Amino acid sequence: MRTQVAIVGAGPSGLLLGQLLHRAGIDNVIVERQGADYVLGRIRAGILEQVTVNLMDEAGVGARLHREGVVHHAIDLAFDGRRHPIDVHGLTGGKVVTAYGQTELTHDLMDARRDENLPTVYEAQDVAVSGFDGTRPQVQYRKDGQLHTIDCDFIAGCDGFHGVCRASVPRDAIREYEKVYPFGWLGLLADVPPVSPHAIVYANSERGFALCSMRSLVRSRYYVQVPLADKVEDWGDDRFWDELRRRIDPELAERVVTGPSIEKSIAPLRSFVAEPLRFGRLFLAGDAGHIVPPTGAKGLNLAASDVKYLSTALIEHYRERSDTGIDHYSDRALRRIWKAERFSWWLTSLLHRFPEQSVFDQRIQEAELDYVVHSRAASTALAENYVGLPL
Ligand code: RFL
Ligand code: PHB
Repeated sequence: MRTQVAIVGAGPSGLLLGQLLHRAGIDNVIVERQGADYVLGRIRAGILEQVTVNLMDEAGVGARLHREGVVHHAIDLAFDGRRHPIDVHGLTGGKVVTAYGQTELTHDLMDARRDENLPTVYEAQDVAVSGFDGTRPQVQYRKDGQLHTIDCDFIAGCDGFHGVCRASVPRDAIREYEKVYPFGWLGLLADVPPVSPHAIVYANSERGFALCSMRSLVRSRYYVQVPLADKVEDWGDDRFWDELRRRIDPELAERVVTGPSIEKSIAPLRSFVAEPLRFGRLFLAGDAGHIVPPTGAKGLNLAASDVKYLSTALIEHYRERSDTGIDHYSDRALRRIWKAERFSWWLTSLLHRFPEQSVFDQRIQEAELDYVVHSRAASTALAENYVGLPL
């Protein structure tokens, strides 16, 4: 098989890239290790920046998102027994975020790809990439016992943190930066009305961090900080709901509607960046190149901005025979990535209890929370990062 761009991974990055390239008349094939249902079953991000919403429109798949997504004008920081609203909309000259699940976004992109008969290979085994340092890149995989080869002009590594693309780059050509946090997030999804339908609540309590989010007006997503050693099996639904209510202010806790969980999982928190993001004719995008802790809601949004830079560069290559965009892809993407890394690290540090935290550290955290909610300059800095920095 031959195509212009072979995309490894059918997560949000790969699917969005495929759609944007297709609309610009560029052939692409997606090769995915898992089945489509497995990809759709992963409950992850829920908050979209305007940049991501705009890209979904550009890809021609924004209709349901506009119909069903819930626009948020504010977030609440909860500490000291009360909530402190941050008027994100007012502080950024009218910018907002939209609550719309990653699973829904993935669904919309998969539907569009299927409707347009674009080639996607699911359940591909032993995916391997080669030749990207020369002029003849190839993606190989095994399916139904047969070995298949895709010849292409470029390979887009959209295969997530554990993918094969980054791992295929010679060790001396790549540098990796990493910070691992000493706790995880236990997430619970339930078909109950969200306790705070108009503002995501980020709570710092002496029992640890908690987050009240949503997928729709009838589906809620909540998280509590847990030690890394905890197992999901340790957390029955009742224990989760009790712990959540103890970490938020009493007035809000009163209003939490509980119900059976549809999904419960623990995610470790990590910051990670690989540099560069281009190796000859191979590009890394999304989680394949970087990871943020979920506190800033940036993971999926960074994947979308990488894809915007990369699709623009590839379109420029084919339409204008110019490689300027390709040559600048890594630097442009990394500038935005590092700022989102900084923001996610900062918000994580501000809101969590760290096992090694001293009394002094604790006081500094309290002072910073007080400063953030009472200084217009500090709230504005939080707000402009939360809605997403310009591309
Ligand atoms: P994905 O979504 O990981 O998709 C990568 C795809 O590549 C496939 N793959 C391969 N395919 C072929 N060959 C191989 N060798 C392959 N290896 C892997 C995988 O099966 C998969 O389908 O990366 P992408 O597209 O870059 O999208 C990034 C986002 O998914 C990610 O940034 C966010 O979900 C991060 N994230 C969260 N972000 C938020 O903003 N808010 C959240 O609440 C939030 N929660 C999370 C998260 C990420 C998690 N991970 C990675 C474990 C919770 C979890 C648990
Ligand atoms: C979510 O809804 O899953 C969510 C929202 C905000 C975050 C992280 C996750 O910062």
